[in-house]
Amino acid sequence: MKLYFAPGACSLSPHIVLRELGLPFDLVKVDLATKKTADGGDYKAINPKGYVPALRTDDGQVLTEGPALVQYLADRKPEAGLAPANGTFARYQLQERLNYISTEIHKSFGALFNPAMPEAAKEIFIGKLKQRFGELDPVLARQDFLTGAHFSVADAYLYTVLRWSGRFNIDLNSWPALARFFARVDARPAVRAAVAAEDAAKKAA
Ligand SMILES: N[C@@H](CCC(=O)N[C@@H](CS)C(=O)NCC(=O)O)C(=O)O
Repeated sequence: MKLYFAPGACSLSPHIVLRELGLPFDLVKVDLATKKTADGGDYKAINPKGYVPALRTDDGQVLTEGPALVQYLADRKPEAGLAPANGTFARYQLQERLNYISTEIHKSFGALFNPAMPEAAKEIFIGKLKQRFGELDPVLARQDFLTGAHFSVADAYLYTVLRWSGRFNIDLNSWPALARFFARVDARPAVRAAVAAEDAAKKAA
């Protein structure tokens, strides 16, 4: 498999999942400004939407949208337990979490990364993010991970977006259980390896 990524972007989530699962994969860096892959190829020919992540599967198909990718990957190795079985209520609850992260957190951060966004609008999005972190804190005070006692693909995604908080002066310590969750996920060997690989790819730019 091939994961198209940009260092530190939301593609870190499927990158972490690939490493958690121990699946073989190649990383292909994408320049989001030029839409070129590291070897000079046209990324839009792979994903016409122009954003990361995209996954080329072993049978040559391309899948986009982070929440779809992480579920596809988890289903390649169900015994690892990163997603409950398809069709179970627990699977729908995982999708509930993934959708919440995507629409309520990821996309609010996306607005902050937009240089054209007026400061007053950014403040509104920061307020929304703080509201969402306030909703997550009691959940993570009750359980170590988003769906319960075990790490799932939703945790890889939540960790990935939480990493952006510092850039916008949002101090996670304001939500102690969320901050402990972040540290817990950050310490996982697969997460350390993914972050180190992306840091190295960034420096190589
Ligand atoms: N709906 C997409 C959004 C992906 C997304 O926002 N990717 C960002 C990086 S985190 C990106 O590539 N932005 C560059 C662009 O949109 O041109 C998903 O969930 O995978």
